[in-house]
Amino acid sequence: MNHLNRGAARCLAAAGAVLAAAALLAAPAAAQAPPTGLVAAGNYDYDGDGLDDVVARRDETGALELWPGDGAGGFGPRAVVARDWGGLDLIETAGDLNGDGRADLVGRMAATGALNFYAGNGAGFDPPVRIGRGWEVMTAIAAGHDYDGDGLRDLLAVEAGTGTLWLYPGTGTGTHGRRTAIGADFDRVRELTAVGDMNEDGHADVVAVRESDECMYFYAGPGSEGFAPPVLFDCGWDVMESAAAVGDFDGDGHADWLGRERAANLLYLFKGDGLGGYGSSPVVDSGWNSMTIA
Ligand SMILES: [Ca+2]
Ligand SMILES: [Ca+2]
Ligand SMILES: [Ca+2]
Ligand SMILES: [Ca+2]
Repeated sequence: MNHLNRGAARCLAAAGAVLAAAALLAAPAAAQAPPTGLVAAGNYDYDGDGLDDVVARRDETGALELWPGDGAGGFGPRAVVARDWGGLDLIETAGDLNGDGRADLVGRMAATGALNFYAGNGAGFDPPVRIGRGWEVMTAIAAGHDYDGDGLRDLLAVEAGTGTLWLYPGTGTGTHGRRTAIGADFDRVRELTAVGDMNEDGHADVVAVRESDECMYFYAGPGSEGFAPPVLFDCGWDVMESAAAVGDFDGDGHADWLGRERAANLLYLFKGDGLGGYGSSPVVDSGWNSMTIA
């Protein structure tokens, strides 16, 4: 599994099955648990039509674009929803961080290291509200789901140098409470992505790519006191980047995510199977190399 292509999809599906088996062994009660709705409505729906969307910045212009999901794994016509976002070096989906039913974003200012909250308003985003300082030390930020189980969406971040994974508990207003350390050695991974509840056991999960083997690993929640030990589920990420959560993008009830193959300039949709893996990964678009995907 050295690179991701149509042939590799078979290997990846098999890896997903292995993960599914591992998940069942690790959590025997999962099969009885009802779907919990952690692929929460509104988490990725920026325009309010009930379908999950993608927000991305066009890097050469700084324009922020809404790519509305069509509910079946494709996009409707894109729209520019904001300009002058070129000063951010990190843009992340945040789910509905302030509890008004609309999906929000967080972003980091490259010049200052400030973390900003951008409340979604259906047509775009409200002016930024600074919710943190000193975030330039973070190599990754992931958000959009509830990781400590209090029902409020949280932020995760990896600190450079120490490799500490921090949980910033959301307050439900767009801000966060006092952080707690929930993991170590996360400086050895990239593409930390808050995909939601991939294995549908009621706890939000994350995935990340280990730099040592360029394989993606599944970290089962709950994250309140640290995630479960990582489980391998997908290799070949040496040619892949920009993993991004998109909720239930194809409308089958399971959390999905995107990934980009830089050399071919292709965007893939990884169609989650609800067991912690994915069934297929079709190409959904091309030409996204010049975009920063939230
Ligand atoms: Ca939508
Ligand atoms: Ca909101
Ligand atoms: Ca929470
Ligand atoms: Ca889970």
